[in-house]
Amino acid sequence: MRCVANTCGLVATLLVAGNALADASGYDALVGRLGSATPTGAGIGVLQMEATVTPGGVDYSPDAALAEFAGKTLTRVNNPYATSSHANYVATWLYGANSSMAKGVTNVWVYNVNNWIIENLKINSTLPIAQPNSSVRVQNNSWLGSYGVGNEVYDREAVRRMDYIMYRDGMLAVNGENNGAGSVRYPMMGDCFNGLSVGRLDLQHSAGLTGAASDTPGRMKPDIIASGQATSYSTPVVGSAAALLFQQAQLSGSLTASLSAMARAQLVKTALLAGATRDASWSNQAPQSGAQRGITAKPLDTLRGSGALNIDNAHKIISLERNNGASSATAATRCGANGFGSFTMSASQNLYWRFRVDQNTPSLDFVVSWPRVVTTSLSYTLANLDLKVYRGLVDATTLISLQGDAGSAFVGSGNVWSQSTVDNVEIIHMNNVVPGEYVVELARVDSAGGAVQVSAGWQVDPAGFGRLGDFDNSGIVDSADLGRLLGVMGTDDPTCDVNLDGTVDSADVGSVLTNFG
Ligand SMILES: [Ca+2]
Ligand SMILES: [Ca+2]
Ligand SMILES: [Ca+2]
Repeated sequence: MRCVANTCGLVATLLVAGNALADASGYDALVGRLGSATPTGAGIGVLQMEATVTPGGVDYSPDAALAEFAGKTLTRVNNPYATSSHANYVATWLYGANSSMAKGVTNVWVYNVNNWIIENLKINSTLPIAQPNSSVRVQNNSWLGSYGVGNEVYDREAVRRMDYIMYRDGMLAVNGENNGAGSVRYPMMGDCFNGLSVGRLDLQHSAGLTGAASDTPGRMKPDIIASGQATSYSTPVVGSAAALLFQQAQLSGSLTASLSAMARAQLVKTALLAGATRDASWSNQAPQSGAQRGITAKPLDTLRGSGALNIDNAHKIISLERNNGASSATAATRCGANGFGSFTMSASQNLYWRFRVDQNTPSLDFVVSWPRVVTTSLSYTLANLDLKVYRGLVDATTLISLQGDAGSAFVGSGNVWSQSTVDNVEIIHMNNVVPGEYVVELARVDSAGGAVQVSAGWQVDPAGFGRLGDFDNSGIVDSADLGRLLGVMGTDDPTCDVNLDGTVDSADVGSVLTNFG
């Protein structure tokens, strides 16, 4: 048996143009917000796995003499080696001094992937060997591979071993999908549970469900899309964003400093998923009318996964607020626009978060993901968690279901319940949310024993956080707002029910007068 590994890039056609790719990923916004304090991936070790461009050849390495790689230590693990332009382009986006978001990465180990599979991943042999350095946090897989029809057992084993390594070492693998809309998917390494499968902004990539021969068939791929003229180059853009987030997550004093390396790696993944841009074309297929309105068993968009990489959003999620949820809705504290949770959950456990928005809110998104756990005997366990949102009244002592047509009074479109039975990600994406309180319920619904690591991330459009009682969003609470409230006195109009008791009444008038002027 032999794995056939190929590059997933069009070697000759890529044009390198400054920071153009990074800009499409929210990087300008991040630099605009943080300036010279923007993380660069400094201190983060990176692995670059390359298929040789010449079949059976040794041309797998970036050219260390290029200006993009000045000051960097490139360790070519496999000898002999020769350079390839594919490796140059991947490296440029992954850690290049001028073109990458992770320009501060200095320690890189480059492998011929055919050697790595045998000598490091150890297919059909002992457990995978240790990383070359404890700083390693990102592995870039801009290659496609399979052992072929009849040898699916080895494909499954390779993917299990990759997930095992991520969990063991607290690192994240980014894995390229195939190029071309409707093209065949490869199991290696895009079928991973614990890493990120990457497609392209132009949607010219393989997409669909993990195959019948894979572990847990029917999971949606890709996980995320990013800029790049081939998946080989979209993948390192996501890898560079991960390196940047790892540096942020490892900063002493940060909200993430106390997490284990494994929990941090899974949180970095979740932050990239949660922070992704879900524009008007994004959908996770929840019906928009009828009894099933807002309910989906398919958490991702069929082509876009969680959405388009946005490093600014992802950075906000892991740096602004930590909230691990509460055991009841009433005990939950209210969250701000961006934040994360990183915690463990036992079988049948529920956790709750609350969001109070004062204005019509363009989007309110909440994402969870969790790893599969591969044992040293290479068997695995996978938990099943579901996400659901309610509207909360009277300090969340009353929860109103948002599923079905009744939800249209509060949520313009999107989904309010994400309940895949196979994926290890769930996404709530609500558009045009009416003012009031929303309660997110995370339920672990499998009956297996043992606690599982879970991470959550959220982004609420900041337009939702205005001034209580400013119904017309003018920036001030004045007679126009009072007039509007008096016009709906005695009704259940949710937009003027300031104290969230289900009725517009004198108590709400009092709340408005408190904020008057
Ligand atoms: Ca689920
Ligand atoms: Ca007003
Ligand atoms: Ca009221």
